[in-house]
Amino acid sequence: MKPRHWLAAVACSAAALVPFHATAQEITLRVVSAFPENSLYVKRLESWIERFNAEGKGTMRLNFIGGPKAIPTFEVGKSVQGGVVDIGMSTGAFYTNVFPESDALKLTQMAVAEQRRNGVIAYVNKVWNEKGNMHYLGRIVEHQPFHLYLNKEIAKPDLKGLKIRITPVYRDFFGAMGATLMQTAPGEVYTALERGVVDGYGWPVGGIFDANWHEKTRYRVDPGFYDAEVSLVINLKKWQGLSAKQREFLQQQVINLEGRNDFWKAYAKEEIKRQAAAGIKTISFDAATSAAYLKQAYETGWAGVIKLSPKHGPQMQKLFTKK
Ligand code: 173
Repeated sequence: MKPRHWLAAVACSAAALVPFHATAQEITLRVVSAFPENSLYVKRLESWIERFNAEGKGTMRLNFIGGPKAIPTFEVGKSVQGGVVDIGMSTGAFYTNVFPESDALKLTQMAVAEQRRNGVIAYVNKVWNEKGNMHYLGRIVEHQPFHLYLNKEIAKPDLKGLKIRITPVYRDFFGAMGATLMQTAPGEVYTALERGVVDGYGWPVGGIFDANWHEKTRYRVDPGFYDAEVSLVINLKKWQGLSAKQREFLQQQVINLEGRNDFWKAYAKEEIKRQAAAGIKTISFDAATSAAYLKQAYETGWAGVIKLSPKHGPQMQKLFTKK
């Protein structure tokens, strides 16, 4: 063999070996959370990652970088979209700056297990792929209705004159009830309450003890509305670059975590008790007013989504609404 040919042959076989080598190797993906590190969401994420890494030896490893101190809450979506990080734990409301449809996940009216069977997740993934450059891995928080928490008493669903902390989740609904809206990340809620900058805030049924908000909260308004969604999303290119085995492993691990979402049902009950024990009073309305409150929540919520996405909004509403 002439030297030139020999070199070419080596180069060829080396190139051919690269993919084998790459797939045989363990890959490390970087994970960030849009929620603060003291939240239960992050604690559950971290224990899931621990098990993931034990079972994933030789296949895949997750490296938890941190919460909003690493990447600010409202930047996590953009970081996943651009591939600055690989996986984000976030909620749609925090990455409407990537694509506005993300916030619609709060409006799903069936469990995620059913969403996998009835085409919701398939549709979501199509939109998340196309508009977010993300693969939607799964929903790790559900069965957690949102509530309005207040420090001033109200007799009816009228928020005129009240300053309420929001995210996009609550914007249309609380706005329709006349509230003055102030958007903050979760990490700024305590200070806003402490300084009296807001008279209340939106948050799911569970979690207000994680950063001591209960100390600054007098009332929870019932009923709850929508369903809090926290999900894992991965940069699409990263996802597509994984081996079939790695993709399957990662997806299955997330589905296993989804399979433990009944935890959130029990947690909701515990948190309601814990709030009562902490002296937080319940504000509730008569049956007709409660029904109208919920109706307004969904009507304003969907109107907001459809306005921002005339293309996907109506189809999402059809798919996400309980028949
Ligand atoms: O209130 C919020 O910050 C918010 O939008 C949210 C969404 C999902 C879970 C918890 C909070």
